Amino acid sequence: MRRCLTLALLFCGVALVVATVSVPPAEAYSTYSADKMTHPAGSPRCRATDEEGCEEPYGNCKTCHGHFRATDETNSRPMLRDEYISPTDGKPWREIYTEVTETEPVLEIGLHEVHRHIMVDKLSRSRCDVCHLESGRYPVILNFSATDELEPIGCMGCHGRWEDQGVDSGLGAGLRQHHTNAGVTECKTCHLDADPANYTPVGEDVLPPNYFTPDAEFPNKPTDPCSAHREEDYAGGPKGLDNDGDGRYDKSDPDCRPIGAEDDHGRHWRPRPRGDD
Ligand code: HEC
Ligand code: HEC
Ligand code: HEC
Ligand code: HEC
Ligand SMILES: [Ca+2]
Ligand SMILES: [Ca+2]
Ligand SMILES: [Ca+2]
Repeated sequence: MRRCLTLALLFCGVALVVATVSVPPAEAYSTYSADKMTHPAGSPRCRATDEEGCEEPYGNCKTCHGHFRATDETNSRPMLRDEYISPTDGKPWREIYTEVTETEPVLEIGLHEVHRHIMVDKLSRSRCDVCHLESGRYPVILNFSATDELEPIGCMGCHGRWEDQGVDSGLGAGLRQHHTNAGVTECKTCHLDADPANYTPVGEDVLPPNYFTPDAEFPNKPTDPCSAHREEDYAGGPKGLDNDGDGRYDKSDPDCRPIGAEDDHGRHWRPRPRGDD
């Protein structure tokens, strides 16, 4: 009975978080998902062979971006069948790619595969350590990892900038303001630097820590946030990241055009001062 009640509360709590995203959940957001719940044997989320039931992560980034490991309906695990559709452009993440060490092209589907098989590829013994800890594959901490080839700061190696530390802890002000400017209000309930009124992130053109070149270990990682030639674009629509969170991407962001530079139509182009629209 007690167990049933706990489960009911858990599901109710999750539903509540989904329904009212502006109310901060009790957990901190330092990990991709907040925790795992156990589904009983026979649950449609588990495989028929999962006699003990199965565990599924929930909360934090997972609430909106889904299972990081999800592929498509052919996955043997029912919980990993919800294909990732990007909320930025409505496009699925499925790309045909040949790894440096292979000859046959492979179809890579979803956030996990495109990140770990295309951006950081098999050449390196340290590829999994880019995001994971030495102690195991769970949890994944957003700004801490085991790699000794790149900065050991997990996701923030590409989704953050050192220069944005200060007003708040962490490197992810641009990522957070991208959410805020897109109408996701919950980041700013905990992070001061998620609110454009409190802080202006450094420009689109400032390199995230992992974008240095050359890098023999990870030759296919992103190298340029202005992404004029797909240096930051691997999947979904033809854009990379909005690194500073102002809603303008890559070379369409004024930060990526030197003053007086010619634009695509041969006109002289002048960036507006930041934050005037
Ligand atoms: C409440 C839902 C929600 C949560 C929670 C959430 N996101 Fe997002 N995320 C979105 C939406 C919506 C977009 C697309 C916004 C747009 O471009 O219109 C997005 C976009 C992104 C992008 C793309 C940014 C770009 O430059 O295009 C990344 C990366 C991302 N989220 C990572 C995360 C991480 C990491 C977390 C957890 C710390 C997280 N998100 C939590 C809703 C969410
Ligand atoms: C770009 C970052 C990144 C890379 C690189 C990466 N992973 Fe992951 N991995 C994640 C995230 C995020 C999760 C989901 C964690 C969560 O749900 O909270 C995950 C989950 C997992 C899980 C499930 C853990 C659990 O108990 O739920 C396994 C297993 C795993 N990864 C294996 C690997 C292996 C093996 C490699 C290297 C070949 C790798 N990962 C590379 C980000 C990454
Ligand atoms: C090696 C660099 C790198 C690392 C490390 C990395 N990312 Fe990414 N990530 C990218 C790039 C580049 C894109 C955009 C690719 C594109 O649009 O084609 C991206 C896109 C994403 C998106 C999809 C946004 C959308 O448009 O829908 C999410 C979510 C995301 N990353 C989460 C994470 C999380 C969580 C981690 C850490 C576990 C992580 N990333 C680590 C480089 C990285
Ligand atoms: C319930 C409070 C809470 C909410 C809501 C929240 N976070 Fe966090 N977040 C934390 C805490 C606590 C940490 C860990 C402390 C730290 O490293 O700054 C953290 C850490 C992070 C980090 C790693 C630190 C870094 O380097 O920047 C990222 C990235 C992040 N959060 C992004 C987001 C995004 C994006 C959202 C909105 C979708 C969000 N958070 C919403 C509490 C929260
Ligand atoms: Ca893209
Ligand atoms: Ca931008
Ligand atoms: Ca960019």
